[in-house]
Amino acid sequence: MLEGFVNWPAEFAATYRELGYWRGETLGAMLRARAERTPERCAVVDGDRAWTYRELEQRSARWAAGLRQLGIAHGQRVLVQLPNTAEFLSLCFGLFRIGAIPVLALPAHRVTEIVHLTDLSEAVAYVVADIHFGFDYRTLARTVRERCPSVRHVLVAGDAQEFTSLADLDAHAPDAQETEPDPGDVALLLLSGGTTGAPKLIPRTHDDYLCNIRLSAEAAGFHADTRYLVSLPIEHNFALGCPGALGCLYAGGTVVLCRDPSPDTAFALIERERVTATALIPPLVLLWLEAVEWATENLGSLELLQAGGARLKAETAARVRGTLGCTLQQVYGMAEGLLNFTGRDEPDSIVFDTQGRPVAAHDEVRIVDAHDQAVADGELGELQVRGPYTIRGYYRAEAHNRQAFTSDGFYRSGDMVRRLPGGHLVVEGRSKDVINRGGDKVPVEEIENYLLSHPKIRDVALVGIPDDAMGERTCACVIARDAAPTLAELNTHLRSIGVAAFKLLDRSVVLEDFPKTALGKVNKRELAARIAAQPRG
Ligand code: OOB
Repeated sequence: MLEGFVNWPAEFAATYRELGYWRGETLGAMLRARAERTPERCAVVDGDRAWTYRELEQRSARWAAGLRQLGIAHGQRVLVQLPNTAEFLSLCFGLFRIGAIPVLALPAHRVTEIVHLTDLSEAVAYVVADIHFGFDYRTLARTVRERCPSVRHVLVAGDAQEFTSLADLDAHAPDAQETEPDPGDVALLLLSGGTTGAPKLIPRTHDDYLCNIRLSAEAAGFHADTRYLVSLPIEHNFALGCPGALGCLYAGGTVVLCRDPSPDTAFALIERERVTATALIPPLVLLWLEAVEWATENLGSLELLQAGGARLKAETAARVRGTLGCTLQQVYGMAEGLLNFTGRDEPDSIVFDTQGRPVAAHDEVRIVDAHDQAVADGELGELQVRGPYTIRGYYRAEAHNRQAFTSDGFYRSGDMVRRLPGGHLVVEGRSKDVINRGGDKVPVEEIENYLLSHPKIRDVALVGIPDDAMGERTCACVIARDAAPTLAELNTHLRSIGVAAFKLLDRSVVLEDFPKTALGKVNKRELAARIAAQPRG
């Protein structure tokens, strides 16, 4: 058992097995079974490359052997930061086979996040692309190697320079005496979008993540003819397993990889590869709806568009069928587990105005007030959940877990929701300090701490300002020491610390003082309302 992993209590585990949520299968075995059933079908398309199920399976077997040759063993962590490429899949399945654990970072992450995740997980290897969107990840890798003593190997997709080439893994003959991990073992560590403070890691087991994938694939109606376009970063739970790339493989379909979700790139792939389904965050839904007006590509193959990560406006939702010609499915999910989907056949009033309902009959959702007491149906409260694919604790975060989970094992999501009589949920806001910038989660405390280290800042409060396209944008409210810092200066400061670009500030204002609550804390709600009412300038 991985140290720092909080397992489900034995009686819950037994129930989930008995009810068929956990089926005792590993992710590696899942792929093997598909490859045996339909070896010649196309599993993955990446640019001009297409791999059949047999090829993906065999490649991941060779890579597993190559990883083992490097000394990477069962239970060890490997930090993976790759763009949407076929290598991501052969690498992850290679790791799954030997029971090593991918830690999934986003391509947008920079030195601060990567060093933190590497140290937290004590990753023995770091896997990057050479250059992606103009950024040279080998430079980042040099810093990580210098600062993180646990990292023994850097593997690079493309021009490896002084590092090991990922392609070298392919030279190995599959291991005859491969030992399967246990289905109850941690299969992967996902990044949390929703916690306060430093980013947390979310341990997902083979049993629980396959349950996540299977229930999502059923809810999305995936089948062997599904052609799923990975538009969002594949490391994100939504694009990976809800149902995402893994759900598409689970269903025996074809995964089409897209380097970036711009309409230019994505529409061409939809036409060329006859894509049937994809998933987007709300700002991208808006962008696609606009771009379709002048697009020349034929998007007629697209049947399903999933939208999630942040609240989709009902007006936007209502435009999807008429403009893109496909069914909309709202997905309200979290890397910690719980997934809610609107049904493909549900009436417009549900699909436009709700964020769906839980995919498992045994997702125990309760909506509570500030004293953890259940509110009446229809009332607003915080969503708490426990269930067959919702974690019982973050990885190596004992102190934080005491606050983030109730004593009876429910995860405190921090989301403020209402439950309608039919069980559908409407997400109304958040009780914790995270700004949801169109699906990208900005941890407020973390950014405030970086800003406080700027010499011109005496005090700072980061608030989310409502925004039509993004849902919210960030604004730093600053009390200056003397000369007021400009927005550009603050962002230069954040960049020099090395944070992901989506955490940079959209706006800053300089104030004399902050409004306070009765308890003397900064009244962020009041602050945000004041700033939203001010014209920019
Ligand atoms: C997804 O996962 P995370 O872990 O990046 O973020 C989870 C948080 C939720 O707690 C909620 O605050 C927000 O993102 N959220 C939504 C939403 N979907 C997620 N808020 C309103 N409406 C929605 N539809 O974001 C994620 C994971 C799996 C599938 C889809 C999204």
